[in-house]
Amino acid sequence: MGKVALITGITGQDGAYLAEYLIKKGYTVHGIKRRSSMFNTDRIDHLYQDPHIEDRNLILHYGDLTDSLNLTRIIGEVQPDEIYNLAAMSHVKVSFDTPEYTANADGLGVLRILEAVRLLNLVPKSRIYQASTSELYGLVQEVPQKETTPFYPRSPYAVAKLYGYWITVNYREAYNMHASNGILFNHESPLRGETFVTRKVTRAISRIALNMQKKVYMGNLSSKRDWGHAKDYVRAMHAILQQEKPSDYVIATGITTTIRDFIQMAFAEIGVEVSFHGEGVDEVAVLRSVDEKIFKNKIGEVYLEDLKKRIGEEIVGVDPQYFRPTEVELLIGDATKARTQLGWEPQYSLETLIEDMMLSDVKLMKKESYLREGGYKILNYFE
Ligand code: NAP
Ligand code: G4F
Repeated sequence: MGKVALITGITGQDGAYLAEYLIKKGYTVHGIKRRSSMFNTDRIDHLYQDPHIEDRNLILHYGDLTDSLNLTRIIGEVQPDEIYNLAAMSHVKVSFDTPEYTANADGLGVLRILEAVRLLNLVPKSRIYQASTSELYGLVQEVPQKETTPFYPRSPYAVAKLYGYWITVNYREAYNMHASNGILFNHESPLRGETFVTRKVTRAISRIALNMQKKVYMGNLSSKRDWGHAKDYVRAMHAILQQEKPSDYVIATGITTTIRDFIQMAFAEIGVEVSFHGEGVDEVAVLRSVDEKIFKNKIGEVYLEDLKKRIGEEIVGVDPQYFRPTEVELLIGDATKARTQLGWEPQYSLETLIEDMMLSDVKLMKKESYLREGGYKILNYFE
């Protein structure tokens, strides 16, 4: 019999990659999904199996981290060997708008899962992974950040996650639970939510290249992040739960990059050079040149002339609406413990991450543009 895993947040970026990874390893995966007015299963549709199939390896349950009765029932029914608590209101800026909900889901939600496992007498059976975050370091007290670096959260999201981190440690110590925190630094992918900075950038650049959008407005261009690929990071989650003893691990690449440099690298991926000028809210990026060979290869010849006409124009601007009341300026992780104890190594570099994201978004936007164009033609035909 393979192991049984329960993933909260299975419809999110990490949940989708983790489900795929565990199914390939022979697990039966149960996932908790919130009810929404649409399916919202795009990221896991390729794994979905009809409920009438016997011996399914992916089973979805309706649930919510704010509903303890529901969580307790599902955990009791599933009897998981491993629980990955990935569900959260995960957007830092949005947490300033919804602080109470964020505290409930991201903070108390963790307690609800730990308590359910304890009350159901599953402590000897169920290992728990808590999705902790480099946002805990916030106003960083040490560079680079490692497991022993003091925390200084800078948003309602990070404060809620701080509770989640410590309640996991407390239940481990108080009740001898196999409960571990992965302190993951930013990780991205083609499945990243569209409002996180990397995906916002790769989508916008793809649209600018295909002449679907003129300009993109950003927030703080100077903050620095340690970006890895989500595919590498879900391997670390699994490895953490395979350890004999529970513990907390930083997962990071050890390389940090500004938002500004990320934007330049993503443009360069399709052969476009941009240069930044000005400061603060007046900062802009201007289109400088196009490498025709790379652009034709990555985007297509038909879009080249339109973009070349725009050389000298501003294509990136700053809008203060994207600034945060308190910002995390710098994150860079030291994953020595994970490398030595888990044998974990990232396979993607920032360059290959950007390549993967750009390739996917260009494809996606071409499809969108084609459908729009096709729709327009059909309308004309009927008029
Ligand atoms: P994500 O794409 O935003 O996915 C979050 C998931 O949580 C979604 O499936 C979402 O469901 C679900 N969810 C939100 N609120 C819920 C609730 N009240 N009850 C049940 N499910 C709920 O996030 P991610 O990037 O995959 O991140 C996974 C986890 O790692 C999160 O806890 C995040 O805070 C943490 N983390 C992420 C990073 C990173 O860089 N990605 C770094 C460190 C830590 P819907 O699909 O219905 O919205
Ligand atoms: O992509 P972000 O929104 O991610 P952030 O705030 O670092 O949080 C992500 O990583 C955390 C791990 O450290 C996770 F715990 C969390 O769940 C989430 O996955 O913003 C990154 C940086 C910030 O400094 C932000 O101010 O990019 C800056 N930024 C600049 N312009 C922008 C924008 N961020 C967004 N979302 N949108 C902008 O237009």
